[in-house]
Amino acid sequence: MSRYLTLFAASTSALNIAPAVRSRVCTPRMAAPNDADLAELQARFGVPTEPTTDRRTALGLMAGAAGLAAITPGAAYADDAMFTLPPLPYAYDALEPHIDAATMKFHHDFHHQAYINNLNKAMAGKDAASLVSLMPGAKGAKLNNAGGGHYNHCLFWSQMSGKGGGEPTGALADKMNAAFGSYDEFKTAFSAAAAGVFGSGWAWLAVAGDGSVKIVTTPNQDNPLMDGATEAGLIPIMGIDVWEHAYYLKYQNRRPEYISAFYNVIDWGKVGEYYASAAAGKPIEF
Ligand code: MN3
Repeated sequence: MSRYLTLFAASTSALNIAPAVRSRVCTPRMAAPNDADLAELQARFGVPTEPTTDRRTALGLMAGAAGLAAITPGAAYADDAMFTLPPLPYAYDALEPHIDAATMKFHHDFHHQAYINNLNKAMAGKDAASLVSLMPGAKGAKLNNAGGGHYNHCLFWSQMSGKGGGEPTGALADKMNAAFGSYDEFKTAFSAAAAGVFGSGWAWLAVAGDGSVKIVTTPNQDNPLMDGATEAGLIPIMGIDVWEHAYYLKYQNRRPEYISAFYNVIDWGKVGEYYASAAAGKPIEF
């Protein structure tokens, strides 16, 4: 384990602070990470490469790891950037013990921000567009990693809650039971799909044009809204990120344990809202 990962692991207690009350004063007292260290983090966790901004974000993380202060996501970018990082809708430690605070901070503040940086770079000088409107043509426009990375993580954070778990209800439950037999059978099928994603990617619960639901997987940051990513016409309403950066700090290579824990934080009320939108043919907007 590199010294930075050790610091992240040791810094969990420093992260038990709601984002709204974090200090904006940042006075790093540690040596700045050198390029080789950042390259190691990027190689290990698959952060899209953008040296200047990634380095700046990483410096903020290093300060946070030392228990001093946290970065202000997006602060390093021009005010006219097309896309910005939405704050987590809960504290970093809200999903403990299932998803740990250090992973949430690293994943949200560093990885998600990096996708947004890359997307803003790709969209510089182009007409403003909503995130969801970029999805169908994302693969053709080579925006599937940056744009998909932004969309997928927005969905991911929003569908989880510290008060999650339980089972779906209402129309969503009816459609899931019709497709899979029972909630337990859904979990078995979804877990197998998520565990079976080779390398980095996602497993999704998606809604078809007739309102039925199905499980699909995509590589990297593709998602079912993208032409050519899955069968046509699917709208994702819930997904699990199975990139190593989503679970490695707590679970190392034990992806199945992370997948099992994930069910404890799914906000089925929110996914039910997403089902209603998707069943009406409307993808979720962020
Ligand atoms: Mn991720």
